[in-house]
Amino acid sequence: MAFKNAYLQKVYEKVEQRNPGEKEFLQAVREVLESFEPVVEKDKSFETNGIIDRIVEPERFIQFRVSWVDDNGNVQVNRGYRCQFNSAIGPYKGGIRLHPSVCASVIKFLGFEQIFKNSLTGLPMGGGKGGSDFDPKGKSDREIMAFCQSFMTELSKHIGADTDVPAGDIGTGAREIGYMFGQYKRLRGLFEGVLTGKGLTYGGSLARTEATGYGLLYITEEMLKCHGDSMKDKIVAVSGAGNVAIYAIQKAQQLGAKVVTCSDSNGWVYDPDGIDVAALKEIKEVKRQRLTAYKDYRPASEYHEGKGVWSVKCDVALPCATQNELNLEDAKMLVANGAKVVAEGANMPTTQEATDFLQESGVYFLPGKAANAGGVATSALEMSQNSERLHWTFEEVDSKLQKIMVDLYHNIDNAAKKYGFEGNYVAGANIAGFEKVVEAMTAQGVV
Ligand code: NDP
Ligand code: 2IT
Repeated sequence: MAFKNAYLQKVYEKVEQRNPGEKEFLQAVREVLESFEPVVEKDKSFETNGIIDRIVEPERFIQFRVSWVDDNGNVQVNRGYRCQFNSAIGPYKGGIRLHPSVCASVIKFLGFEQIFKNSLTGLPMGGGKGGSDFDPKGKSDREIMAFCQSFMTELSKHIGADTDVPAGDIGTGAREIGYMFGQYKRLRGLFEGVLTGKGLTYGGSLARTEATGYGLLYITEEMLKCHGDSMKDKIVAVSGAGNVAIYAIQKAQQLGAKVVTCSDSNGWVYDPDGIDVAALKEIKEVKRQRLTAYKDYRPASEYHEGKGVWSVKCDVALPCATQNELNLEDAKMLVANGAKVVAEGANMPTTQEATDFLQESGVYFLPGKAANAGGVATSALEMSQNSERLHWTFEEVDSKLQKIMVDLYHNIDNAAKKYGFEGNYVAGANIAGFEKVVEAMTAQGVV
């Protein structure tokens, strides 16, 4: 579908030409530019200042070879990336994804989303993302360390506490961040807040581990409150069983909801009595097992191979695994089963058609760039603690996170109302995130 605004159409066509076949990146750009129609229509300076032309082009895109030796003595070669997308409002900030599906398109889509997400937190961070097609699954600790050290050997030339601060994402948790931090320190001789999600003994922040999942529930609770409802007694379906999913499940339960599903890339669990978070943590965080192990802890639960979380009857759906995991067919099942809320813990987990269908069906839909912003917001709090060389309590960080998510909800709700998109939090998030970046880009001239 063509854009109504000729300038947006022209920019989008150029993005298509320059990034052929990069479907995730094009999907993310299209969704954001659609929200800008009324904004750009009102103000010609976006075109005269080339704001949209510039915001869709990464400031820098680095691709590099990552060679390492496996436990059998064989040389392995992976491809590493860092996309430094936009630094208008602060140093580049965003995670590192380690997954075989990682390619230029995935890294660019994530970096692009990160610009608006980081702006929405209200904290000074530009947008970036990195990663590799390395698959951490089934690798020994020594192999993980060898990969991380090789990856950081190149990446260390491009990052720093005041230039670009990576963090975790799919396949990158505390273990990987530790190995990367050690290698950065060795190469650069700097003990600084160059990565977030660090261990608590070397500059990590309390509550960063929990932050994305907790933040997802804080914003969902606030949205429900504003519609005269709450999470209490809701039946919740969660996908994923990683960092975001685990702490989303935990906070949902603390708010009085019952979470009945979780999943990994092989299959999914249905536990009618509510997911046992302690068991899930032991399986995933300690033993690094598959979800098939869950039945050993909860014999009354069901394990199914393949995909199926969205077929379960629920009030609230929280996709927390990966992009495009909730499609139109899934959205139809959710609506038929009476779901009222979809809030994205993952980045772009809902396809465009599914999002449209959910919104048309009156489901409250919170997009990832708003709903999962608690993770990066708490990373910014980790950066602050590193800069002042202090360590805040869990309660201090958690209460700041809660306030950030509540403010964020009102910010996107107001932006949607201001441009005639009432209740459309996708448009609200894109516009609210964009406003601050545009002001900064305009003030800094054509760079
Ligand atoms: P983890 O690696 O901890 O967990 C990812 C989970 O999703 C695992 O259960 C994994 O299963 C599943 N998964 C990943 N890829 C696929 C796939 N292609 N198909 C099916 N299942 C898949 O990652 P996180 O929890 O950190 O990240 C989850 C999502 O949240 C991502 O979209 C990420 O970008 C986003 N996010 C993360 C933040 C953070 O702070 N960590 C912050 C904001 C967003 P398996 O183990 O089988 O691969
Ligand atoms: O997608 C994301 O926001 C993250 N993976 C977290 C990024 C960060 O810098 O904490």
